[in-house]
Amino acid sequence: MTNKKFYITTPIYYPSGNPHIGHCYTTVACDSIARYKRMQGYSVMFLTGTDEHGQKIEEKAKEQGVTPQEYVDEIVKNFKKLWSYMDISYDRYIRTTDDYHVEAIQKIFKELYDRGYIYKGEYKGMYCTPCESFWTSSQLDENGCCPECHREVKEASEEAYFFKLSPFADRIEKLLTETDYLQPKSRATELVNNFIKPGLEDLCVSRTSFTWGIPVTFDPKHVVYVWVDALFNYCTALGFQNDAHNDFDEFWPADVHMVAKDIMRFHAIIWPAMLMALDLPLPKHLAVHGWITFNGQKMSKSLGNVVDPFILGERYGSDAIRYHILREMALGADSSFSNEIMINRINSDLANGLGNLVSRTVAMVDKYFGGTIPSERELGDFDDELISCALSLRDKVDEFIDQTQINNALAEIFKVISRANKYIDETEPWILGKNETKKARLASVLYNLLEAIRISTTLLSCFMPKTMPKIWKQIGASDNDISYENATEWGVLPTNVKVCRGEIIFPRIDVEKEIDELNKIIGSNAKEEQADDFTPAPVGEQISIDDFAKSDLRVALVKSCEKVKKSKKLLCLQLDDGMGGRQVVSGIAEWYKPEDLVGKKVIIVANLKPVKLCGVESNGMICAADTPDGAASVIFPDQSLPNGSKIR
Ligand code: ME8
Repeated sequence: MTNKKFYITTPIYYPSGNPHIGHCYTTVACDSIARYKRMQGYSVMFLTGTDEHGQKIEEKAKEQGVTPQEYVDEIVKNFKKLWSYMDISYDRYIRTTDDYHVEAIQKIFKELYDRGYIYKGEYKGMYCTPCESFWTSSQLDENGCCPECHREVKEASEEAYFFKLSPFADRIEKLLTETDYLQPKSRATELVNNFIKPGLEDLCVSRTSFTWGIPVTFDPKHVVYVWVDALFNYCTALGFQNDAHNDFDEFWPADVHMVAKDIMRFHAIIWPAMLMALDLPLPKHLAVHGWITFNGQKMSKSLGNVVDPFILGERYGSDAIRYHILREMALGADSSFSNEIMINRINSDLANGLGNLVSRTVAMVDKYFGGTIPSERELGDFDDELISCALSLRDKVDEFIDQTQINNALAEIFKVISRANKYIDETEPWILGKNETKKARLASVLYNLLEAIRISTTLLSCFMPKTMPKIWKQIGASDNDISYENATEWGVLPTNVKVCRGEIIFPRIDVEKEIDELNKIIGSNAKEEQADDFTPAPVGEQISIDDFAKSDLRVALVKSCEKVKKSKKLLCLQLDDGMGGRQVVSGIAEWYKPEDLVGKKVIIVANLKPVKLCGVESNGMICAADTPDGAASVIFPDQSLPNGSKIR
């Protein structure tokens, strides 16, 4: 038994809808790293789970006429089903409704209170009576009204518990600037400038406006703020403050927390502060990745732009989906999902690259040697280059895995696969095969190819666990041949290795036909959804088509964009509206950086009366949707629409 430990976690997902490709990315990425570490001989703890409390869940359950527990139980089944389908090898699954977690959170909250880091105070904010919600001034809409229903809000206060963040500001700033806790580093600077430098405000950590949460034991009308409940999952799942598990001393602190950029602030500021308050060691690394986007927007259930991993998996296999999302996402950047890019990648890398290498090699061993390579060998040109390329692969992959740069690790593996395909073209085995005196050389060439396949697929198996064993069977590799140690050895397959021709591992896909098929599936799903729900919900005062026609909605291109000075909320955009251009000020600075918008088409209300916002003239409004978490999501129309196109 090894004494090397490795603890990796995904966020615990919010089961307010079924999981999608976005959730798959973090889970598949952590799974691949966990598998790699196990292969390296580490004793691994890989944790995932669901974050099941909060007002949204309470509301969703009410809408469906079930209890919150019944609601989450159903969705959690779908998460677990997807993880099994995607071959996610988690060691533990935590649900924040698990009894042990609930009790542990109650103890932790009390401990923070006893230590003086949690205190009772008053939550002051802008209150919307119809929505029964508090908003901070930065969350209000452009007119200073409720961002949900756009009605007036009034100042109000309610009793609440707060967590003191300021005592930890200096230590957190050092953590972010002087250590490599957060990767990529550029994000750390962003957090320090936006949140730490302006001064950390104490965090409100209890709620009284709903009940679906963990009650505060010493003041039960309060429930614990869902982020305190959620973040401590990383510790309670190991047995911290509970007896259900017993691995805390062994695995804490975590080696890697992986999350997307939207929840980085919680993991880089609030989480370390709470751990510091309890004198617990901090996790070693926080790897922050971008979003999988669809048509320029974050893919999420609430935006209705979700790509169903089950549908894709059934068509191309779960390994192809795993490969595609891992290969596309570069740490730190967003990755735009498109069926076309995915199918082209499957064709180029998996069908033409890897699949072709395996089938050509195995077919030639069959054709020229009846399936078994003879032991007589002759070395030749290009061998050294192929061998050194394959033998140096493992070190490169190790390094990229340690930096959570999975796309680069995969790129290295595929360089070896390309090198091996090139070796076939260089050595021309079909010519060697015609000449009896070249049989020893041919045997060497084919053996070298099998070895290059063995090494690259050994490392690849952590990313594509389902398919690699099929390849090992075809190249005649036994379980003993496949190991991390053997990935830096040449000549591991037996000299007289026997291959076994099998199915095509990754069949080539007809791109056009397939895109048509997918569009049909997406279309019929959309129709089914409509058919299920043909009675529109009442949405406020009804207007006639003539009333609507008074609004002049147009497509416009964002030519440039900058923050409005003295405002945290406003961006000033210069637009090409096809009508000579205009300037619009929009209250979306909290959710978009200027560079996120430049070059994008947006929809504007073109005939609004001009107003001045923070002293800057605005000639119109950018259309955006409210997301359930109170953010604004700009509507991006098709980029090919001409500027000035009218929306009807
Ligand atoms: O935030 N692209 O849960 P959540 C890439 N419960 N990753 C995505 C994604 C996308 N389009 N959409 C989701 C929560 N993710 C909290 C977390 S942890 C103590 C509590 C992934 O269900 C990504 O990893 O909204 C993101 O961080 C996570 O899902 C958040 O999922």
